[in-house]
Amino acid sequence: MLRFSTAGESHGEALVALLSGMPAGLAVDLDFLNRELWRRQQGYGRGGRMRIERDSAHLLSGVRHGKTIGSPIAILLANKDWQNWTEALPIEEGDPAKHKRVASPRPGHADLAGALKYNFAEARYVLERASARESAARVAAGAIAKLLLRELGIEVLSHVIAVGKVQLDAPVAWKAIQVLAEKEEVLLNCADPGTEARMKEQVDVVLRTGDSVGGIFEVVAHNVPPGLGTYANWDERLDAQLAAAVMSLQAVKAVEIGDAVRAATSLGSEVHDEIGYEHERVESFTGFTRRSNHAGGLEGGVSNGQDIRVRGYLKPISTLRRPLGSVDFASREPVKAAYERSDVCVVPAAGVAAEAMVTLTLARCALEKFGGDSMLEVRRNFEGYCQQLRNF
Ligand code: EPS
Repeated sequence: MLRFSTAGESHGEALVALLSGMPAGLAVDLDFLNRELWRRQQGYGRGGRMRIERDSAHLLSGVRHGKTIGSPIAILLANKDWQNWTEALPIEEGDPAKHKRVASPRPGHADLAGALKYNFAEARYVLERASARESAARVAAGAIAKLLLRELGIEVLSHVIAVGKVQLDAPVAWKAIQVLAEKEEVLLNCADPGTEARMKEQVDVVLRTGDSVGGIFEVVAHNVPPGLGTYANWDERLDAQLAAAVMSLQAVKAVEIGDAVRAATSLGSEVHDEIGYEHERVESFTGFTRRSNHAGGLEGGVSNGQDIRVRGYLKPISTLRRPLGSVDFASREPVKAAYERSDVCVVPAAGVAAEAMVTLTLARCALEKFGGDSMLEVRRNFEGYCQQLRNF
């Protein structure tokens, strides 16, 4: 079974990702991993940290001579900022006078709930692990999973649908999302330049006013065969697994599959994707066609062969330069919430992290269905299933 976990604190020495269950014989392209890490660091509205870090993956195990060997893969991402925190966050006891307290919890952040839970007198350790910096390690693991899915012809990318109140309403074609992913300069990763310019204006407003802004991203998984996930058991439904995976990302507070939000207030005749059949359809898994994809590629918790579309709704960043009201942890007196260098908008970056989560989820399901210890076995099982679909 494909499993992954991460370790590391935002200003600690490094982040670590551990990925196990990858079949042997998958070529690992380090440039691709680093490009994915770079993509996560982009976007208008990132903070000063992104000028310090240039994330790159250091593979420690599980890959030899350029290919996976079936053993657990450990990836290390050094935090360049660590050199500024060695005295503030030492592993050993260190000098308490040099520690940097987070003296008053930020509304919306994990600070208060985390301090109460772990019995910390202030929120430094909470911030360090709750921080979205951790998502860099997920992107590194997700990049390897992307390489696996690519071997099966499946691609996963994201684009931004909304920043604050500026929303793109027109559907975005797969080709346009591919073009976005190739860009060397990322503004807000929106497929429509006019909308993107207005999104930038939203970010400029919050930069000026010391506020922050959230938004909506959409992850699209292209060329997914029908039959991943199952309705047979509640916890094996692919839509449920994808929702949990994307919801687990920092600041994501809602997940939507396809056009589910609009569908909830529409009529059945307006939202269900009518089924057709083309006998000579060669570029697809089957001859079955749809007039639309409001379902986001999932029916009954099973992939149906259409693009899988998962949207994440991000709350605005909870660290504000003009902080909201809070209480001092020590005195319990009313004060302004703590401020620490932060981003003001991370919707494009969150989209890239969500690509990793969707990819890892699809890769796990794909390996459950087509799994094997080597890529040879996986490809053979996959091809056999594709043939079965063609014969259906
Ligand atoms: C970061 C995400 C944000 C940044 C962080 C790097 O973390 P948080 O979720 O805590 O707001 O602010 O950078 C810093 C902590 C910093 O020192 O600037 C990321 O995605 O890499």
